[in-house]
Amino acid sequence: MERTLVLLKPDAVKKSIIGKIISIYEDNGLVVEKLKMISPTRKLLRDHYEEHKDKPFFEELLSSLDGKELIAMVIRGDQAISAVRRLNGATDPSKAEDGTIRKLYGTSIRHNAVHGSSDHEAAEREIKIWFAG
Ligand code: IDP
Ligand code: MG
Repeated sequence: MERTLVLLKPDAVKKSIIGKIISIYEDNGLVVEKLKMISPTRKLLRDHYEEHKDKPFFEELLSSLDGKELIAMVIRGDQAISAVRRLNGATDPSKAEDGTIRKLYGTSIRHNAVHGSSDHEAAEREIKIWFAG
């Protein structure tokens, strides 16, 4: 049993498709263990996306999420980390496989609907960041 951190990003919240996305995870055997709506601070987002701090898109990435309502979830299941990444699809929706969440609901690399932790270490770190205490 594995846990992973999933975000339904502000573009998904705005489109009122959070139920549809959660259903995709649930229909694939994954379980929502924790869920909250939150408007993250820039500080939280800096911690979450620390690995990208030197990338040219970093500040733009933070600005697209900063202070906007999104859904944070802990999702649990057999190989949940890779299962979520597979269901999410490629980072760029135009390159994502048919049937994936990003292909269905993403509109650009910045507005790609969802986040899923990349590996076990990231999952533990991100769950602590979003669900501290
Ligand atoms: P991932 O979300 O598929 O793990 P990462 O490479 O970790 O993809 O990038 C984190 C997030 O940063 C992506 O989901 C996307 O929203 C954004 N991003 C990645 N690459 C670019 C880019 O080249 N331009 C703008 N935003 C990007
Ligand atoms: Mg990533």
